[in-house]
Amino acid sequence: MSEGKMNFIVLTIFPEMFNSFWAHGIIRKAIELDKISVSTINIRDFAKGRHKVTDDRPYGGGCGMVMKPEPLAAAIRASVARAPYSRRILLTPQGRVFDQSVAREFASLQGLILVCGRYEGVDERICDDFIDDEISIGDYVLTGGESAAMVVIDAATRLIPGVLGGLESAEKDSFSRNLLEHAHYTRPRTFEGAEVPEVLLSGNHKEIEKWRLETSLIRTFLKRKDLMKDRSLNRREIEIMKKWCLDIEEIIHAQSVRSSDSLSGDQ
Ligand code: 21W
Repeated sequence: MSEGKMNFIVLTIFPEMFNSFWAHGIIRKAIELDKISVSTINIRDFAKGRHKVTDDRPYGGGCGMVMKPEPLAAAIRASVARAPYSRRILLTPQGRVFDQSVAREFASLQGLILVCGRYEGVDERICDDFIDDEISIGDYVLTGGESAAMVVIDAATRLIPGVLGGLESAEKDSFSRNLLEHAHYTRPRTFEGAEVPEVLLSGNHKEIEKWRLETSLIRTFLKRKDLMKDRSLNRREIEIMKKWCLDIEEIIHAQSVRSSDSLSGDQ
C-alpha cells in the first residue's frame, strides 16, 4: 500500500524561514503521518573562515553579489550523502515554470533537494555540475528561492497518496481537470442580505452536482478562458455549453426582432 516516504531537503542561508512552514496544516500532518520527511541545511555551515561568507563579487564587475560555489557544492554533497536518490533542484527565475503537472512529476519522486538562491544568483558552475533541474514559480521577481521552495513542497506534498483525506482528494481538484472550482457556501443561509443558492438547500444531489459543474464551467469561461482551450470537454460539458449557446441565441434573436420592429416603426 505505502508509496514510501518523500524526502525534502532545503538548502538555504535562512533555514529559520521554514520553521513555521513545517509546523502547520497539511504539511505538518504529512510529517506526522510519515508521508514526508523534511530538513534544512544551512549553506552558511559549509562556508569557510571566521565570517562564514557565502557570497562574493561578480567576475567581470557589475552590481550585486553572487553565491560562492564552494559552500553550495559542499552543502549539496552533504544532502546527496543523506538522500542519494533525490533530484537536485535549483529555484531560479530562469527555470522551467512550475505548474500542476510538474507538481505531479515531483510528487512521484523519492526525494527533492531544493537549493534556494539568494543575492543576484549562484555561480554558473553549480548549475552545470550539481543541479538536475531548474524551477521558477512564475514570471515575477522574488528576493530569493525560499518562498518558491515552499510552494513546490506544498503543491507536491498534497498530491502524495494518503496526505489529503479521501473526500478532499487531489484528483477531484480543479487544476487536475483544468476547471476552476464551483462556488462554496456555508452557514448562515442569509449573510448580510445575500442568500445561498436555492438548489444547494434542496437536497437533490443530482441537481447540486449539475449546478456545480455548470458554475465551474461558467467561471472558467469568464475568468480563465486559457484553461479551457487546451482541455477536452466531456459529453455532459458539451451539452451544458450548447445549452448556453441556444439560450444566448434565443435572447439575441428576440432582441433583433424587437430592434427591427422599432426600426421599421421609426421609418
Ligand atoms: C530574482 C535572483 C532576480 C536574481 C536588476 C538587478 C527562485 C524566483 C527565485 C532573484 C534575479 C523564482 C535584477 C520566480 C523568482 C529567486 C531571486 C536576477 C534581477 N535586475 N521564481 N537585479 N521568481 N529570485 N536579478 O524571483 O531566487 S524561484
